[in-house]
Amino acid sequence: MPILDILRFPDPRLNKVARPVTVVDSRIKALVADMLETMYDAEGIGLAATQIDVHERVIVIDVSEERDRPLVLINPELEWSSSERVKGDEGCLSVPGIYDGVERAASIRVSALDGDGHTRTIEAEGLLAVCVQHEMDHLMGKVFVEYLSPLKRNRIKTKLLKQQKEARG
Ligand code: GNR
Ligand code: NI
Repeated sequence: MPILDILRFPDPRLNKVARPVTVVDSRIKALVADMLETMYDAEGIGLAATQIDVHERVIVIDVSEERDRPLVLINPELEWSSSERVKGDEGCLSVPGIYDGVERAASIRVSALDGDGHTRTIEAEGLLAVCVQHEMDHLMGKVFVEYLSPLKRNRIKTKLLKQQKEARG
């Protein structure tokens, strides 16, 4: 199964809003399998379909040490978030080499379909809570650097555009 290309900031396709999945069929299952393979290959803890230029509400996550606990969230809905916030450094496979502080809800409750199309609710805190919020932002067309100051964001944009230009030769 193919490893897919990951879009890089500031690609405008990262700002597209994903539409809900209507049915978890073989096409969506194949998409999930490809996304998991791509996430593990890239050594990320999460991947949103938006990042591989598929604009449907599909997320894969694995925050386990052993990389053996895949989590699939289709049509995720935020049911609840704590008023308590935590600030931590985030990175993104679409913004390689950049890490900066973002404030998020400390705990969340999210309902979603799993990889078999069954509804489930997860409660998360710590790194999982951060990752779910980061991935749900991707589905809304939002990249974490958009929480940073315009000055920082522009520096990142310039740096990544230069890297991408050099990589093309
Ligand atoms: O691999 C990733 N690490 C990470 C670290 C801190 C906060 C969020 C993340 S998600 C990121 C993978 C990614 O880009 N998902 O969209
Ligand atoms: Ni990301």
